Parts: sequence; structure tokens; C-alpha cells
Amino acid sequence: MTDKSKLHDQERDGLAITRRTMLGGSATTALVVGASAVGGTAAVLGGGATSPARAQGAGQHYALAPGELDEYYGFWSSGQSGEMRIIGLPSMRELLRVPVFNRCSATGWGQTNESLKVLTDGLLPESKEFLARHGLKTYENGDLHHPHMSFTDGTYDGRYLFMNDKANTRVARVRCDVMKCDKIIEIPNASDIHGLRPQKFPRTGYVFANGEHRIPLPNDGRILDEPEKYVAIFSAIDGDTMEVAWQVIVDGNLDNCDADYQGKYAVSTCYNSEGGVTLAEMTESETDWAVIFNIARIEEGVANGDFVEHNGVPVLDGRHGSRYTAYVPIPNSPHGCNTAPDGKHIVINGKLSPTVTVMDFEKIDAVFEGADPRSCVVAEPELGLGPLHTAFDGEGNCYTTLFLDSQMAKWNMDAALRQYAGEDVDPILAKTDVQYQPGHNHSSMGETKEADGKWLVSLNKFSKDRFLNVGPLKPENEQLIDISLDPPKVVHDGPTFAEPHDCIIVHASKVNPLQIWERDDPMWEDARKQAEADGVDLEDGADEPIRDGNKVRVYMYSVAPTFSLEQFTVKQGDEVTIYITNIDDVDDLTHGFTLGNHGIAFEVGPQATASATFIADRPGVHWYYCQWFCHALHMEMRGRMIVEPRAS
Ligand code: K7E
Ligand code: CUA
Repeated sequence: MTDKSKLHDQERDGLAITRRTMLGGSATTALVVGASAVGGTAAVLGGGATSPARAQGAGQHYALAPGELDEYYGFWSSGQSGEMRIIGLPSMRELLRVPVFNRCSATGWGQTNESLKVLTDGLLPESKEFLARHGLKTYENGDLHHPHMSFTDGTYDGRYLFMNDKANTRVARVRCDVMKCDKIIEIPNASDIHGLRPQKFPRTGYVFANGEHRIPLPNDGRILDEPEKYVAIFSAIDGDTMEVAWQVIVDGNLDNCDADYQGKYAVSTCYNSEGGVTLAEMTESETDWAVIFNIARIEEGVANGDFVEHNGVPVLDGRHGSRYTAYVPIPNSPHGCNTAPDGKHIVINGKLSPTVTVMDFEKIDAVFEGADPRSCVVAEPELGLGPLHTAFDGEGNCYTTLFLDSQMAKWNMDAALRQYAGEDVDPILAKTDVQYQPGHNHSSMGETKEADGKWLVSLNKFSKDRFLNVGPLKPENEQLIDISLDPPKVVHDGPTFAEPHDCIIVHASKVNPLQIWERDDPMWEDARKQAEADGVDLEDGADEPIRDGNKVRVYMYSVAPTFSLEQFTVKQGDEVTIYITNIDDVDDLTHGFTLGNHGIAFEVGPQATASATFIADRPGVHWYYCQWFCHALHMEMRGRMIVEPRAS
């Protein structure tokens, strides 16, 4: 960074909160917490690369030629955009956006009956009522932080992706065969699902989900401004049925989580052991904790009836003194929580502490038998300012984002263990500058036992001067780092829109999506049943609308470049459902259905059926057309809806 841009930053925000210059030690700390727990580290660790010069050759091939395929799928969150994104790696090309919690103008997600079923079925009854009072069928926003794939035996199995919605306390599942969301559930009793991880072993199994914010239980107005009575809730969701299996009340709050490779424990970080409701209260204590959940004991507790049922879910009490949990003191507001592919260690990232804390899963059994909770801590290296998340290369090295330092620290697990045991050894192997302020990072296959040490993406919150200025709202910068090199090297800048927090990098061999839909897909089960009841074959359509009182059903098929109906007639005030079945069975031959001036538009993939329902209360002629370019005569792929005026 130039001195000029440094100055510019300082002038602009008046907080001396520059990008790389944020590493100002106590000033930074004061800014963030109003306390001084980490001062002085910057002087020791804030410098540039400290790696011994062991640089290897030219590094890996990352700039793909036209037509060349990527080696990895990246599954990206999109934060407050509410969708999941698929990125190819190493090219960093965006391949697809998968709407989940958001609405999508292109695909009609949030508007088709099929997507509305996914978006509404899993809502809590009181939410449905609340939304209905506001003229809504479902929440229209989401805050998707953590996408993770289902596991079998410690590695990705290509079945599902699971993800959280922090904004509206939901968990969603995306089917990897078609890359569409098929289930969304709202989590009762908890508030604002943040950390989310699937069980790694023996399989997923459970999806663990952290309710970040503390609320009254039940939150129905009886308890209000009495924060000491609020609780945070940890949920285990059955990944197959998408039902909440059980919940555990904890002390403090819940931030991020991860699971072990043995199927025994899940671990969550807590940055608010104080139970505070203001910034000052939440950051008061210099020690918070990680809470460990003993899965076997919890399942036993559920079987023995040691719970209170809230909203149909068994809720166990895991507060201090419980046999279901253990609280391990961790310095200062820990954030990320990452199990190492060695199957033995989990790294808790200090955030306001310059350290990460390493726990040994093999020493956790003893903690549950009464040993000092800190006895499972086996390393606590100081890495730099603002450690948030850690990734792994499968060769014993760890890569931790340093938010405040705008760096990634590469460190060696074994050296950190030896240092903690008293040996005079520096575990830090390298510091790589990133641009700027990294949150998550992720390495190729890094959260599985098959971590391969090839690529790492640093998801940086600020891009600042790295791209053409697009106005005050700037993209983030996701940087591809070649970690096969020593020191690791940033090889690509990737701008992204608001605001992916996290991603996973999955070898392409793990994922095998279909080329076209299968006709018997459950996604349009309701349409299939309705057509059957109406004596219609979805693939054949119907020549005339089928009337049922003021409900009218229009069945069409599409085949490039036509809809089977070039016109249909309904009456003003009819409730019309349009079913489109795309009978083209060619790869990549998607059609769409857009109905002019009705706000209706949706995608119909090859061999898929999709439908939308609306009230036809605009008399006149309205064209519908295909909005997915499908044929030389795509513009001609259209027809008329004629709405006869109501007799007055
Ligand atoms: Cu660190 Cu929500 Cu995963 Cu953002 S969280 S960075
Ligand atoms: Cu069908 Cu364009």
C-alpha cells in the first residue's frame, strides 16, 4: 500500500482504520474492543514473510485455456445475497448461482409453486402467520454464511450441500444431483443460525447448527429486558429428513462450529461468555470458551427423557455442570472452529487474541470424566492480529487468516505442539499478504481427510484499490493462493459481490450432477398429482384450460421454439395456474415462461415441469414468451393470454 492511500484511508474514516495499517497493536485493539488484550504482538509478528527460502518451481497451472475444465468445484456462500454460488477452481470462474433464501428473477425461485413449497413448508406456524399478516408467503431475504457438503467416512460424498440463514434462523439443503435447493427449515427456539457443519463420521447424519444470539425461551413476550434469562441453542438436524433431532441450551453464545472425525464430539466457539447484550458487555472478559458437545451422552439423554420439549423438539440443558457439554476456556472472543484433517486436532481461532488454540480430541474423553477442561489444549501459537479461520493442507500445515494484519499465516501443527510443550521452536513458516482483511479461507478438500494441499482461497472483506472503482459499494476480493509453493503465493484476484463468507473446494470427482432432469423427479410431485387428477399428461399438455370454479389450470409443454398453446383464454378474476413441461431432452436446452405485466417468470429445465399461480385480473391481451434463449426462433416462442373482462 502506498503512503498516499494510507493517508487517504485515515482521512476518510477518521478512525485510523486503514487496511494493512490496522495492525497498529493497541490502537487496533482499542478500536475493536475498547480494551487492550493483544497489544504488542504486532511488533513481534506484524512483519512480512518469515519463511525460510524454500521456494519451489513455477507453481501450479491456474489460468485455464478456453474449453479447459476446472479440477474443483467451489461451493460459495453469498452472505446477505442469500444464494449459493458455484465457482470453478483454479480458474475462479463463476459457473452458476443457486437461489436458496433469496428471490431470483431468472429462475423464478420464490415464485414458482415448486420453489414456494420449499420456501414455505419448513416455516414455523407463527412465522407463517406473521408473514401472512404482511402479505408475504415467506421471508424474502437471507444471510447465507456457511455452505458445507455431506460427508461419508470423513470425506465429501456428493449428496447434499447444507447451509445456514443467519437472518431468519433457517437451514437449507441443496441437492447435488440437480443443484437445486430441496428443503429449507426454520429452526425453532434458537435465534439466528450462524455456524453450521455436517457430521463427518460415520456420515451426515447430523448437521450441527449454532443459534448465535441469546433470546428468551420461549420468546413470546413473557421475558423481555432480562438478558440474564436469555439462552443460546445448539441444534442437531437430521440431514436425511431435515428435521431437528435435538437441541442443547448452552451458557454464553454460539459462533462457529465443527465436528470431529470420530463421530463423538462437536465443538462450538463462544465469544460472549459474558452473556452481554452490548458491545462493551460482550467484550468485557478476556477469556471466553469453546463448548464441546458429547453426542453419545446427548442421544442417551434424549432416549432417557432428560429434556423439556419446546416446539416439538427435545431441548436438553447443557449449561455449566451438565454431563452433555464441556466448556474449555479460550482467550478473548474466539471465532472460527476448524478440525484438522489429521483427525486429531481442532483449531479455535482467537479473533481478539493473537493466538489460535489447538485441542486434541483424544484428550477430550478425560475432560468428560472430570479432568481440567484446559487439559485438552495442546498448542496455542501466537500468529498475529485477528485470527479468524484456519485451513489445512493435509501435510501438517495450517493456514490462518489474520483479519487485522491482512495476512495469512502458514504454520506447522507439529511445531506448535512442540512449542507448547516447551521446545524453543517457531511454528510460523510464512506470512502471505492478502488484499485485504480476510475472513474465511479454505483449502482444496481441506475440511476432509483427503485435504490435498494444492489451492487455498482467501475470502477478503475489502478490495479497496484492487479493481476499477465502481462507486462506494465495492466488491470483495477472493484471492487464489497456490499453497503447493513455499512460501504460498497469491496467483489470482477474484472480485465477488456481497458477501461470501465461506466456501468449500471439492474435487470434481466427488460431484456428478445430471445433464437433464429425470421426469420422475420429486420436485414437481404436486404438479404430477394435479395433472393426474385432471386426466392430463404433463408431457402432452391440454388443449384447453381446465376450469374448476374460478380456478383455472393451463397445461402446456414446450419444445424449441414453441409452447404447445399459442393462446388460451381465462376470465378476469380467475386464479390461474400455468404448468409448463419442457419436453426437450437436449443438454442445455432450458426454456422459460415469462408472462408480461404479471410479474411472472420462471425457468423450465430440460425434462422439468414448473408452475406458477396468479390472479388474472387485468382484462386484455397479455403475451407470454420464453426468456431463455433456446433457438434461432426464440423471439417467436410466445403466445397470448386473453383475459375476458368480468361482466359488469
Ligand atoms: Cu467468520 Cu459468519 Cu463464518 Cu463471516 S463468519 S468471516
Ligand atoms: Cu424457449 Cu427461448
